[in-house]
Amino acid sequence: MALAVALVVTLITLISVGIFVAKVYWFPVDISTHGAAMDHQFLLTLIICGVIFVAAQLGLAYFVWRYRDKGDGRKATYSHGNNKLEATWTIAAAIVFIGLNFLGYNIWAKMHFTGAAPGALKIQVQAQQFAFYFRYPGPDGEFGPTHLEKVDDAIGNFFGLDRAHDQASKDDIVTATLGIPVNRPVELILRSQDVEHSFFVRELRMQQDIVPGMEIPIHFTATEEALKHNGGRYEIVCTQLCGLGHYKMRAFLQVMTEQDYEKWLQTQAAAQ
Ligand SMILES: [Cu+2]
Repeated sequence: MALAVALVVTLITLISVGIFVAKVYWFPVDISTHGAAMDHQFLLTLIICGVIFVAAQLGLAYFVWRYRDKGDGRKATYSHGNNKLEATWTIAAAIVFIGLNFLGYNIWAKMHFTGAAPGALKIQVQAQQFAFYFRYPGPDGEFGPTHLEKVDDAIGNFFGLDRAHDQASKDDIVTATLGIPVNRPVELILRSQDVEHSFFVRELRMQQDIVPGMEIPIHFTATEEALKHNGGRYEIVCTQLCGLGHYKMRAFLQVMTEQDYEKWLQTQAAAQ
């Protein structure tokens, strides 16, 4: 019996490792300039935890077998703990996890504490139950003011713009797809019309909660890699349970060449 348990534990361990090594459930393609550092950090964490996992599981299997009941009538002995050992592995675990945290913090801080590059393309993202809308400032480079009482989904005024009176709003472009040019820094300004949502694009390695009452900036640059897959089209999903329609709350990110982007933006502008 002990041997069977030891074998099952070993088997589960080897299969688990195999799934990771063979990359059965692995990341989608990375299309952002910051993605490589993030994937590297993830891999480092995975390898360190993986080695500990394998050592612990194989140790468990070994002890199950080694200290099995051999039927020779020997009494079991019990340990009442060993303070030195306890302290050792608690400190070791603390060093590993705090160390990983510091390394990861660097990458996170680069994205969140450092502002977008000057001249980054600014786009507002509005999340609402259950859709995303995007606003481009137009040729004047300025977002017109929003008026809560003018918000009307029925006529497509998701942001509450007053194009008749606000000069800066006249050329604003509101879209249902997030179109961006490749290789150009993009700054998104996230806002919510109602409850908490989240902006998540797996391929950008980017996820940020959107909180009502706040304007949260995030920034990234899509790389050439983005154009090679799926026609440059990637899913944007909401990852905060935001209501009954949460499951279908999504939009698409369309990465284009600079030329295609300009054309696309003109088409969008004409449709306002
Ligand atoms: Cu949502």
